[in-house]
Amino acid sequence: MQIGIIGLPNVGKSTLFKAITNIQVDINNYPFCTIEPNVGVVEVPDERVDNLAKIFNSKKKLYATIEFVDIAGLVKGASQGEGLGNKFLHNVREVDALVQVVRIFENTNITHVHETIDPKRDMEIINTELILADLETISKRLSKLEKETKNTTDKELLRKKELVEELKTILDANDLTKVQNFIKSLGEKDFILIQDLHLLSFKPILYVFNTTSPESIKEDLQKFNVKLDKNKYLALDIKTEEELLELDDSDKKELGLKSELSSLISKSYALLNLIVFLTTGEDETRSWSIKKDSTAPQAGRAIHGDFEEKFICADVVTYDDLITSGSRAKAKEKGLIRVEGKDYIVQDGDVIEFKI
Ligand SMILES: Nc1nc2c(ncn2[C@@H]2O[C@H](COP(=O)(O)OP(=O)(O)OP(=O)(O)O)[C@@H](O)[C@H]2O)c(=O)[nH]1
Ligand SMILES: [Mg+2]
Repeated sequence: MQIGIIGLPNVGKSTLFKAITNIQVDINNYPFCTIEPNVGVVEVPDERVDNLAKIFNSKKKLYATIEFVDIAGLVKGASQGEGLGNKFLHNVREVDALVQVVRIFENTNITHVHETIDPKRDMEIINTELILADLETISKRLSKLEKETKNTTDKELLRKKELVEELKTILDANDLTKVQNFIKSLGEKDFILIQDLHLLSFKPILYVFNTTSPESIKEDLQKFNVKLDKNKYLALDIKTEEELLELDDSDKKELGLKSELSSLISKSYALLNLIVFLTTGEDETRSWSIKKDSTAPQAGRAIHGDFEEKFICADVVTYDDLITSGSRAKAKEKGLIRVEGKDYIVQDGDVIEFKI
């Protein structure tokens, strides 16, 4: 799973990347400091792994990971090749979801490419570029589809054309929420028909407002007339998050500072529709991230490519049941370990033993 960090130049994307990954990158007070994307893998902290490892005396603890990509700044006209235009859009196309950094912090020493603080305008600039790039993709596809459907009775192809036309109308309205609602409303068959367009506006977006006072984000959003569901955004003091990297736990305690980055990870999980299952034993305890609503064989694929095919059944116990029982044997005695077949939908926190 890859999450791309996007936004206007000089808003704090690389600073956020550094704070999350602890990887040293170029951070400078000038636009387009980042050109080549920075990529970093982050372990997703999960105390369930720590607790299970204790009970099972595991030699190793391994956590599910998530990849962050720090992408170059995007400016108005990127879809027409302005700034780092096409290169930028190519990098965006490769990731599964987006974190859009939006500047709220005021500081006359830090250049803002549009001079004033206006998160609503900045979000619109970015989202419009994503939509314009998609419209270009769509119009190319549409002219191809028009040729292909001239003398055809192929129902799938005709339906595809219909869907692409509908998408074009929605994209023309320049409203990302409408596009995302449209995608959500599609049945699986229809979705498969348009999936190969790889549209940028299909990607879920989490907005990260970079502010010196995260506690007053609600008032700020109201002031700037930004309307967003609360699960779609997060307020972070990115510069402070970066500075926290330098401090050890006791310093942080003394100064009364606490990192809020874990909520970035958990909101990203929700955004990507991911859940975690666990495996545990003497060798290792490990968390694995999978798409919500995965069946047991699909979940097995996270562990090994051929687990799906060779799946026989799975012994499943919930994390809570296993912890309160204290051991697998006790859980078994109490009848808390279930044998599940290939149609079982894995739940967050399931501890699984695959039989292949
Ligand atoms: N005061 C303040 N400065 C910040 C904050 N976040 C970032 N900066 C500063 O803003 C400048 C730009 O930060 P970067 O993280 O390089 O920004 P970027 O979005 O990666 O910029 P590009 O790579 O050029 O697109 C640096 O001088 C940072 O130190 C913040 O929360 N508050
Ligand atoms: Mg940067």
